[in-house]
Amino acid sequence: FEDATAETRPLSAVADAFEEVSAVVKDKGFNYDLDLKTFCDACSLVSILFGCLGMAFKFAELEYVSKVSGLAEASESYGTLNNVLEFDTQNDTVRTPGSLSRNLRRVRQGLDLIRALFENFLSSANGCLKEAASTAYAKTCAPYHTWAVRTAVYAGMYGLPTRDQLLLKLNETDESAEREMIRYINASILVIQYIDKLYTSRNISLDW
Ligand code: 1PZ
Repeated sequence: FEDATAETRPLSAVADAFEEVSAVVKDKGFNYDLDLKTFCDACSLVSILFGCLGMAFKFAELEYVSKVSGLAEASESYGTLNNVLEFDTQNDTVRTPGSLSRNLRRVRQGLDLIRALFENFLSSANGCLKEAASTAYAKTCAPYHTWAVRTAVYAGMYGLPTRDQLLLKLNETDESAEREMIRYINASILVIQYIDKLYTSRNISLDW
């Protein structure tokens, strides 16, 4: 699996990308100014996974991709994640719909959703994907979504592939998927903590 690419083994490519970002955080510490472009590149790899979920989550993919590309486009002028928060804090636009700091918060919630999904997936050896996904969504994103969005997401869960179909689409076995998911889980935890600290260090609550 040394020469895994995003096309052949998307899960491995995502894990690689987040390990790289988390290594920087681990190495340079939580006060380091993380590069926005590097972060966005890792986040955009996630959208390959959407391709495995079927049409039901097309709207989620568009939502996620547009927020990541908005951040990526801004990366040239902002440079770092910290500068995004700095700008919106000064303009009182952190929570304003469409602002970069708000979109970063949503992308972070998406990363957390995947992390929770992988954890559920691994802790229920032959459990069903729909249950793993529903529980993960309920915990990480549902509290911040409108009723209409939540209803659409839970309805979409019925169209998810089965566990085995997903492994097949991801080009993984049970064992290889476990290895990659654990890598993503561990790496994303650090990245998520880093993002949260951008807000909490400015006394911005995380209840939205
Ligand atoms: C096998 C894996 C199955 C997992 C399925 C999980 C599907 C989650 C669907 C989430 C749908 C979100 C739809 C739109 C939400 C918007 O209302 C919010 C708020 O936007 P704002 O008002 O702040 O502008 N948008 C978001 O939360 C951003 C989208 C996050 C979705 C990331 C999902 C990542 C899952 C990837 C799975 C491969």
